[in-house]
Amino acid sequence: MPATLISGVHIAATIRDELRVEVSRLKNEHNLSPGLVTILVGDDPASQSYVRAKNTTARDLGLHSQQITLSADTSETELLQLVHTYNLDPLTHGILVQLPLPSQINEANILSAISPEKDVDGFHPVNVGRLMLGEPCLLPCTPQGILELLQRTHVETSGAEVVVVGRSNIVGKPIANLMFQKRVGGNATVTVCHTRTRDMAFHTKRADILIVAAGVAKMITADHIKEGAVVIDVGVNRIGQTASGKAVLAGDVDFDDVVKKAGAITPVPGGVGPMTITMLMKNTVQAAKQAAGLL
Ligand code: L34
Repeated sequence: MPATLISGVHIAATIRDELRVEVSRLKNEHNLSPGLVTILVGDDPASQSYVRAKNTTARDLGLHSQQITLSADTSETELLQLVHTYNLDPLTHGILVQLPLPSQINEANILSAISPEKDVDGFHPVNVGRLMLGEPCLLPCTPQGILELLQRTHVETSGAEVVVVGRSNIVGKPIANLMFQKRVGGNATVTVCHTRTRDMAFHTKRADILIVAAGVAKMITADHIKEGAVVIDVGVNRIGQTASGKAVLAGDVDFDDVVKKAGAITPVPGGVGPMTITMLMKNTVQAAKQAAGLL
């Protein structure tokens, strides 16, 4: 029997409906409009499309949303100055600087400059530390989206063997940490694989839940998984173009092969990606409520 499809599009739509209600309640009862500023440096087409989607979604939910686009030769000082301006702006509750940044800008310096209260990406060292300690904080969007996908499809994580492929700051490290913590949606036994892992399939075949965030198109095949496993594909790889110039996307999982053996699987596109964007909205609402003393 082929795997159940875990639709990020549908689950994200449900969460956005919940958020829309919350946003209108905040407006009516507290005259509070959550405000998001996204900053894009340069003209990478993939980043442009993600940031555009973030702004469109924010407006659709009734948030205040502003997109700032800077040229690729922007200096670190200029970007720091801009971040500082929005740190001080009371109408801005969330600041997002889209990654990757051009090479003349030190990413860590920028992420550390964003006020932790406005760090809706959850990338500031204070939020990373709080996450690791299991303290309340703004959670990074992609890992939070994965937790929501698992929870809302009723996947049992407690005691489960979870294997994460990839060790990035954005996905691998935080999702591994969240999944072994003593918390709802956690309590799993977690293995992290990476480029130096000796025998990848040995580990991935043991997974009840396999989370792949390696950035290598179609690297996980049916031979890598256990029958019935839940497979979460975080990869968004551009593997070509259609005749009309549209990007052709592939996940890190060879979907057509793995779908025959998995118990449940997220597609690409339409899986984790829409969840990432929706969790940014959730974080912006949370940051606004925190700033207004409502949490
Ligand atoms: N600061 N930088 C910061 N925060 C983030 O959370 C991100 N990320 C990653 C890259 N840089 C970032 C994103 O927003 C990746 N990412 C992201 C977000 C959304 C989607 C993909 C990556 C997405 O919506 N993907 C669609 C397909 C979109 C398309 O056609 O290109 C999907 O259905 O998977």
